[in-house]
Amino acid sequence: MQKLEKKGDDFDRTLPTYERATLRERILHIGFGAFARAFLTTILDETLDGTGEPENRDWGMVAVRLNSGVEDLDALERDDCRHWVLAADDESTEVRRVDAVVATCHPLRDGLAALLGRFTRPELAIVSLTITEKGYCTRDGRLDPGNAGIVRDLATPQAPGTAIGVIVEGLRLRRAAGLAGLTVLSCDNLPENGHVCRAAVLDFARARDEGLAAWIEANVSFPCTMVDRIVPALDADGRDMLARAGIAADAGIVCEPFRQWVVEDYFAAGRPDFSLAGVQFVSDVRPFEEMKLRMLNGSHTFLACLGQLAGLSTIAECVGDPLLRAAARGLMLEEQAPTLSLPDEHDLDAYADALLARFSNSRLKHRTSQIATDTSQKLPQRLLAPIRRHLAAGTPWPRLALGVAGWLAFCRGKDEAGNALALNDPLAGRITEIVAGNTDGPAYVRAMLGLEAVFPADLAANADFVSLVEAAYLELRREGVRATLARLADAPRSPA
Ligand code: CS2
Repeated sequence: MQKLEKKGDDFDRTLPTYERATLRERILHIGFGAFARAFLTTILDETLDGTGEPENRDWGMVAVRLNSGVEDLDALERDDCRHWVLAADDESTEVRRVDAVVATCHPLRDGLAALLGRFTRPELAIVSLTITEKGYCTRDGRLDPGNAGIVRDLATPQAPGTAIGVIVEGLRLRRAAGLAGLTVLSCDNLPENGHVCRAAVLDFARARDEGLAAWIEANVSFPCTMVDRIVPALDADGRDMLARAGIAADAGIVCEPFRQWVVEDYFAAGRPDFSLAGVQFVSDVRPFEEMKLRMLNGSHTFLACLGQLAGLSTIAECVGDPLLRAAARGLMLEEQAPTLSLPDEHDLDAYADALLARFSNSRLKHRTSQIATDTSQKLPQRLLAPIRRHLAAGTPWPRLALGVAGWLAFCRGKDEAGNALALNDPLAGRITEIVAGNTDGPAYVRAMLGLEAVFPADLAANADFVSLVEAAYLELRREGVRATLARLADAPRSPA
């Protein structure tokens, strides 16, 4: 690794120093968007820089997109697949050039065979994924047979469009070529992401061919991972920062300096020594992932929905508001932390304070509208799983109820000043029907709680759940975000 002189704005530029010519296509990354650029490739790059072992020096990555994003991959190719990662907070700016990507592939540009053919290369060892929650096409942890993409892919399995269909067809070709298995590495914000991915892949494979499913079961590993780095979608502010650093907008991404990757160490065909880049290997990722999904992502969803209603456009603005900040801290420590199963020495107060400091980062414009996208896919693990714990224990959960109420109010498509809010969600069609068919009030809440893909039947039938969410919703609509938060802040702590 080589540090260069400070240039222009006050920052260090780091260039990797490993030999690029030794890289081969050992990792195929599906879903090469902003997060993958700033997270996975940076970690891989630092690993390659840190490794002294020649046999560890060939871990190159192929960047794959399946749907949109041809232009992004074209831009990457123009720069010889190199890109820049600018990590900034209120104290520091660091810029790193990342060289670990060796090729790009998009089925719409290169043809499906160019993608599937890569599964039959013996050196391929890891297929990593950042395809977002909805990319797994699951429901209750199993493949959703009613998902439109899955229905299509099962009808034409050799011409798949979903990531799950691509993986299964790729593995079928790999098996037919007499090659060994590999690792499918989920890097999405789902509880037990490896297990969910495995279930989706195996369900899909079984629907095609039992023998293929058995081969996958025996030869392919699906470690669970917890990934963490805040990487907003690149917008005009981000482009400006890149420009001030002398980087072309399509050659870089902006993110926070912090990052954490906790990974279960089950790699069927080997892996780079990621610990050189600070990655933690564990035998069970669940405690870490619950902590992150509930305390970080749960607060994100809470702030995003309430912030959207209150007219706040970024997370930094939200935590700049004393009421929202106090509510987020209360949510983390009083309602999420007690539902976690971490070893006692884990200091969750310090974790919560560190999260609030990260959320306050004014250099990132992390949009509440971006985080509110696809909330139907996020609510179960971020807010509903901890609510179930409270229902079982009889402990209070007023902020979690307000978070759910906030989403229900957000879905009605208007903020408190009457401005339109965009609903980007795979369930948008159904939600819009419910909004149109129910006047605002208890009937609307009950109809939304009937969305079984979000609220499983047992939860929707739980009288405490329904009445507390309904009460939170009615107060939120009557009083507005700030008055509701103020009352919460004043309320004495009481048992349920
Ligand atoms: C966010 C996450 O968009 C969202 O839903 O909560 O992308 C979050 O920024 C990352 O998980 C941070 O690691």
